[in-house]
Amino acid sequence: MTKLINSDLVAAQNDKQLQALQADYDHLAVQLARRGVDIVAITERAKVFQVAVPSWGTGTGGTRFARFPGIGEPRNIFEKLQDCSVINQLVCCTGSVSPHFPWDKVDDFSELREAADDLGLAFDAINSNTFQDQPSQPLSYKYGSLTHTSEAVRAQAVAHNLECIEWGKALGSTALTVWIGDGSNFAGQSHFQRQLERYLESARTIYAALPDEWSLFLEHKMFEPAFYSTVIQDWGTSVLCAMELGEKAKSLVDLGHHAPNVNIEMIVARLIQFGKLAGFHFNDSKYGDDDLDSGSLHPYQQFLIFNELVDAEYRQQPGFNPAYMLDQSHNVTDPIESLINSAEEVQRSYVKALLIDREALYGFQESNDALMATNTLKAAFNIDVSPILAMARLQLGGAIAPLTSYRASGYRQSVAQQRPSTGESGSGIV
Ligand code: LRH
Ligand code: MN
Repeated sequence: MTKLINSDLVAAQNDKQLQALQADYDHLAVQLARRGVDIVAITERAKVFQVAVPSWGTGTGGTRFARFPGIGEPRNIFEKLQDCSVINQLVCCTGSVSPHFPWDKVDDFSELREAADDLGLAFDAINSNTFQDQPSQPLSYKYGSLTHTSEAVRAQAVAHNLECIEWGKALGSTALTVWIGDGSNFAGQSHFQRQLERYLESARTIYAALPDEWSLFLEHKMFEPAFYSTVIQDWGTSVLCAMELGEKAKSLVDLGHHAPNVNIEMIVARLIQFGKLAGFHFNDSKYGDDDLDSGSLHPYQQFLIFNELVDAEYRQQPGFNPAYMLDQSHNVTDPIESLINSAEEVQRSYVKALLIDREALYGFQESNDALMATNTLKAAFNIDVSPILAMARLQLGGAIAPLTSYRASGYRQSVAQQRPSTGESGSGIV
């Protein structure tokens, strides 16, 4: 397996951190043992935790106003995979990449799969794209794609999704994520029921083309690019469609796709209860679909979401197998650094949720002891699990301090030599 960061450099960096880590880890072990928790068992759970990286997150993101590219921007999926492998080499919990088509389209998918294999990476859910018009595309998605009033445009959008399934099969993926921007900007512009009926007609054709072991992830979003109504606007519409389509169809929760203050952890609990939780696009936001770094603003909400996920694991909820993915846009940071940080923050939420005394919580819930119930969650959240995350990385051959090792490697500066900047700034999310 090719490692793009010099392993000796990582080992040297780890040597500087090892003594302090061991002291912190041993101290935490004593604290957890007092609560009847075995730190080694928790560390083993942390070591198998995985969150996929979005290929489109490795380039500098932008907004509709502007995009300010950094140095050494990846120019194609092969360079994006190189950057993803650097993230995984250091944090050891991002072993798969979620590609986006046609942004990541190649002529030879077996060559792409080999390149990923060589870097120790697999492919997670495939993302289709009928929210942009491609240069050679005969029909425009200006007024929608899978829900367009024109049967020809719908057929074009369905065909693209069927192509994505074929490309995904070649890459070893087993899921297709369908997010469409279809909606309206004016009251009266769309007939809501007929528009959703067109969506279901198109989605049934895509569903029918899924290989047996595949899943179809429906991603809801409150608004943007449509600003009056969005066809798959909320989890309710998404789960109704997933139930209508069949057992392979589930609802994917992108944290930024909800109105501020929506109780996302309860939406997650509902989707788990009805076996319709596809997984997540983790990110954070303050206003809209800001695609900010996961856990950067609302780490407690992310922890509460993982409380529901760990509870399902603990109760061995039938059919519980969510896909964890990041979906972020990095406008002012080095994307690799933000993805390293975010992968660790998502893993941190998971490990903190493992420390919740679930039986005590159930007792307080049954006895309506609200304060002790919420304090049981806070007690776990307030534990600094950094030594467990670092020990997990160390034991998996990664970096105790990933950002320190990454900066010490000079990787960004070295790829900047190989990847001449395009110089153009332009605008748009990617
Ligand atoms: C839509 C979305 C979707 C992706 C896109 C890049 O906002 O979250 O998941 O296709 O971002
Ligand atoms: Mn998303």
